[in-house]
Amino acid sequence: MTTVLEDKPHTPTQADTEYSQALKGLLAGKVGLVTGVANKRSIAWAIAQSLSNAGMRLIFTYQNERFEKKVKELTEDFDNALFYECDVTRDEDIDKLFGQLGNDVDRLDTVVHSIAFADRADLEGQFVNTSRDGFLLAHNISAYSLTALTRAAVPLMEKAGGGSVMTMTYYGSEKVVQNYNVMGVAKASLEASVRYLAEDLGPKNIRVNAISAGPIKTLAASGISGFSKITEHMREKAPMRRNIEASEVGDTALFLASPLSRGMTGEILHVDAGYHIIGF
Ligand code: 0WD
Repeated sequence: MTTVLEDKPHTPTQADTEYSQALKGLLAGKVGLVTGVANKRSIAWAIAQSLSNAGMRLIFTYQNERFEKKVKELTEDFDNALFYECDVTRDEDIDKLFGQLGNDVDRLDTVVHSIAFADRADLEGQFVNTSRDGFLLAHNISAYSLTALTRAAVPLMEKAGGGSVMTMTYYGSEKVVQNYNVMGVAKASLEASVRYLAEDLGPKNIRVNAISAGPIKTLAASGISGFSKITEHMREKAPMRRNIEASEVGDTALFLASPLSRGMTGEILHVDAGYHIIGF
């Protein structure tokens, strides 16, 4: 085995800067909806930066007024951004959101679903102890909301001639990860939803994919007991011997939003420094 490297803050190389320059304009004229920006560590925020850098106009939703100020502060330099409150457990919020959007934009090219939640008590100890309410809550917010949002987005995406929906998942759906518990089961449901949605919407040229991201220290991750052990293990075992950065997920999202991925749907793309390929 080679030496284990420490994760270092990312310093953009010249090549990084050049490609980011080259991508400017890739998504010009396109409109994307981004959910799940809670703060500057959110994966959705990294995705928003990649999409905006490529010229996409962005619409942001926030769960409630607690997140409104933060998302507006973060995005103050974005051109023509729009903001709507939307708690995805409330059908009336989703209806209202798309009702307003229908008046405010004439197309929708991309939906970024970057939302998950489970009771903290269900993210430690044994999965066998998951309550019915805890199970339903995790599945409602983390899995069903993708179907609800996608269905509501279809008419505006059809106006754009098709589109790209993407969601965020994690390896705990495929293999048992200690303490991930009910969220792993909800992510398995989310990934299966991606495949069924992809089949339903493929004829409308609407693609549905997921990014399976390696562990990143965010607000949601802080709810998972023993999270730092997961990142240490990644650093030791992943082929690239490091953890990933949110910007790397952001750029994969840009690929999924762009015509570069036009032949792909129903796919789960791993952005995890290769961790998922390792057996023993
Ligand atoms: O290691 C990680 N951080 C990974 C996260 C690895 C692989 C996947 N993911 C997934 C998460 O499971 C989630 O699906 O990425 C997605 C985004 O998570 P994140 O960026 O790690 O976490 P965070 O910044 O907390 O954003 C998730 C947000 C919520 O934040 P909090 O922390 O308050 O739960 O989801 C939003 C909320 O802003 N959210 C909701 N939005 C609308 N309606 C709702 C809701 N009912 N509940 C949560």
